Amino acid sequence: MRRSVLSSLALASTLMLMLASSAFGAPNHRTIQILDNCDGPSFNEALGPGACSRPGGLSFENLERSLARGGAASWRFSPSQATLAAGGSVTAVNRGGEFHTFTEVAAFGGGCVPPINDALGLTAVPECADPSLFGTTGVIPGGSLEVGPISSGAHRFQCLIHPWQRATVTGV
Ligand SMILES: [Cu+2]
Repeated sequence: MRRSVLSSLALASTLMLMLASSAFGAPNHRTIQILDNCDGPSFNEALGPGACSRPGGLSFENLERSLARGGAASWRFSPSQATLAAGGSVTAVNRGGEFHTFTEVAAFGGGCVPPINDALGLTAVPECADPSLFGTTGVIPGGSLEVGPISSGAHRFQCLIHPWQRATVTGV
């Protein structure tokens, strides 16, 4: 009897180990940085005070020019691909100088700012119909947003203002 209890315990331990490693060691948590390179003086002049908290960087005029080639690469989510154990969570940290959103979308597309979409040649994602997403998925400079639990499969996140800021998070 004792042996059977012990072997049951051993079996239970083995099963728990197998469950714990079922995601092949994928982490339970990932951090994704939201980055930009906005130039405070020119952005605040064009968009209003507080638009950009960085002292210098890419001028507003040069960001506008970059839209014709898909947007400035320094506006990005990093990493843009992340894998984690299903049920885990992601923290998006805004290390840029502008307000961004880290919004899950069914499919990547344009954001919710028509002039930016026009310059990029993109159509707004359907998620723009819900303006509350700017509050619930928006991240101020220096702020962060916790997202989860992440179910298995691919989840697409993009900024609703700068739609070339994108990341795919995959739960495994
Ligand atoms: Cu953004």
